[in-house]
Amino acid sequence: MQSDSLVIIPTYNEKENIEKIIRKVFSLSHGFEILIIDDGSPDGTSQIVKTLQDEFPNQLHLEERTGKLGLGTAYIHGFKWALDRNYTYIFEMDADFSHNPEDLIRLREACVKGADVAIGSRYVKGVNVVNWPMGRVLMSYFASMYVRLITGINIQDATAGFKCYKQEVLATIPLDQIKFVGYAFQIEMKFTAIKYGFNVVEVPIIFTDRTEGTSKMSTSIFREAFFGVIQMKINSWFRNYSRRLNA
Ligand SMILES: Nc1nc2c(ncn2[C@@H]2O[C@H](COP(=O)(O)OP(=O)(O)OP(=O)(O)O)[C@@H](O)[C@H]2O)c(=O)[nH]1
Ligand SMILES: [Mg+2]
Repeated sequence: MQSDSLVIIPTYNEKENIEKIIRKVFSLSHGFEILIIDDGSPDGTSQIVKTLQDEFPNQLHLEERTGKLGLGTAYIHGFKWALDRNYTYIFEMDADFSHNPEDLIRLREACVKGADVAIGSRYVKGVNVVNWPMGRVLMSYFASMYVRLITGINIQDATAGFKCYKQEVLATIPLDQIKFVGYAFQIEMKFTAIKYGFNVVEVPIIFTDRTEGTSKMSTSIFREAFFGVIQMKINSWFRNYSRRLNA
């Protein structure tokens, strides 16, 4: 029987992490399924996934795209895939163990108990980040403050990318209108969900910097987020957020 919960993991060159993270998710007390969206990783990440598919048939899914098309479009692709197959709880998670797979259970619980979107948040109780250089912590923390200031949304961790969405949220948001690809994508999804009147809650988590593999953070991603939030706010004045199901 198909699970009610699908964990979407976008990957680009994650050969050091991919097998471990898949096994960890499948060892949890709830039966999650996984969808890997791999952007043609030159390091052969998708080959590792294909080998594991023999061991986990019907639980481990793989979508391969031909080039590095960005995190945002990878998730949009995954959301559509999940909606087509009617999963109730749809998760975003990184492959690099920055997000502790055990927290999937708590994010799901929050949605079972009434949240429409549950965000794994670093900043609900102080700053819960392990191993990040101080500069990066400050940048992320102030980025969240900046987002609150410009957009008016009351979310402590605006760039967080560890989340559980109820199906209805993703069926309501016009996914083809989501424009951003990096951190701005995470901000835009939260902002849009709140605009549609969904109940977005923050669940405290501890975030740990990757110990293996390489970072894909870049200045263009930063720039997109900085100017993107202003653009997003202005665009929102001209948009209608009444709910019409698109699915
Ligand atoms: N499919 C796909 N996955 C991506 C792309 N860029 C990043 N990812 C994946 O998205 C997740 C988050 O990317 P990270 O490189 O960890 O970004 P980050 O967390 O900002 O930076 P570090 O943790 O410092 O490396 C990881 O699982 C990456 O493999 C992309 O263009 N396409
Ligand atoms: Mg990371």
